[in-house]
Amino acid sequence: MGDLRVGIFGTGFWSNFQIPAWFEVGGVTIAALYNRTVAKAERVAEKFHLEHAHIYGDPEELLRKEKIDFIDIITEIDAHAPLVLLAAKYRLPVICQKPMAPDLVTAERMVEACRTAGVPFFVHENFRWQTPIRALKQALDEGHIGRPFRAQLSFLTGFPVFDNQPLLKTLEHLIITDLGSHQLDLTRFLFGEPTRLYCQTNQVHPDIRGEDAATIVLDTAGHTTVVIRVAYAGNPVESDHFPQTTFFVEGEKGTIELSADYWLRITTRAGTLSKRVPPPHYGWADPNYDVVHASIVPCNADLLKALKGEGQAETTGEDNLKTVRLVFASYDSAASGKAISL
Ligand code: 89Y
Repeated sequence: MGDLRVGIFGTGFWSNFQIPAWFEVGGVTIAALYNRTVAKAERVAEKFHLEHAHIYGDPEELLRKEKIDFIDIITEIDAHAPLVLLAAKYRLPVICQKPMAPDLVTAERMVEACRTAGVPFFVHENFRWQTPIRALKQALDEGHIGRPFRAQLSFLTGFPVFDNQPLLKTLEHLIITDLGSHQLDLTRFLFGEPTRLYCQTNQVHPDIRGEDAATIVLDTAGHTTVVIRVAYAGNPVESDHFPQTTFFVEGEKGTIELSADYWLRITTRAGTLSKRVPPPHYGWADPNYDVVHASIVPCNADLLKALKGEGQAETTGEDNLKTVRLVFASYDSAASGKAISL
């Protein structure tokens, strides 16, 4: 099979990493680019030497004129739904960045539109593809610590997140959609489907619209109690390990810790086994985001496998809808002050 031809929709911050990650995976030709501000798309095309790619300021014009095999949506969140619905209309397989949508009804509509049109729909949810997360999953599956009964996931940072992603400041729902969606997906990936959750949020920055800290407590089908703590509060943290999610998992026979600088420690009565599980570094990645940017490569490879009909992808739209439900159940819990059965 020759290269699949992709239309890139959106050439903002994230496209600077998504595009070279496609080159890393291989088997894909960037055939066309759409961006509302055409000059921005032209700059990205020049940066990545995409001389043969046509550039559009109107997504439908691109779809009418170009012969492409799939669409990769890398826009801000509000543009996700209209573009996914357009993909369904043109019967083109589509990948959409997380978070899928600004609300649950919209996410359900996107999944339903693709299902009805028979169009493969995938969500680019990359945290579960991080090297340290795969190592943690393997350690859990190997059974060193027996059944995990409690896990803490933390992403607490003073990193100036809004400098690179200023649009985040304008979101009504901020940290649980932008970041918590990752930790909720990791909860499902590592500990199974949640059955109940309780959430509290805080707004610390005075100049933003949504919440910038959240605490979510979940119970899973396997009876693991999971505590998620996320913050973009901007507080200085002595050993800031942005953008790593750290873990402390307690099992019936021991504990597993995934801590700063990618240290994985498995402790049982026999002692502690420590190893570093760092991500690969790519020249195109921003070193401040290494572990996240590196994870785009295996995530895209998994999606490409499914696009080529060579297997199932992990993060289909249908699968990610389960994560989106957890995101909005968290907001419902925070608003009502009540735990929610799922
Ligand atoms: O937007 C966030 C994400 O999805 O991964 C890292 C990030 O860019 C900042 O926390």
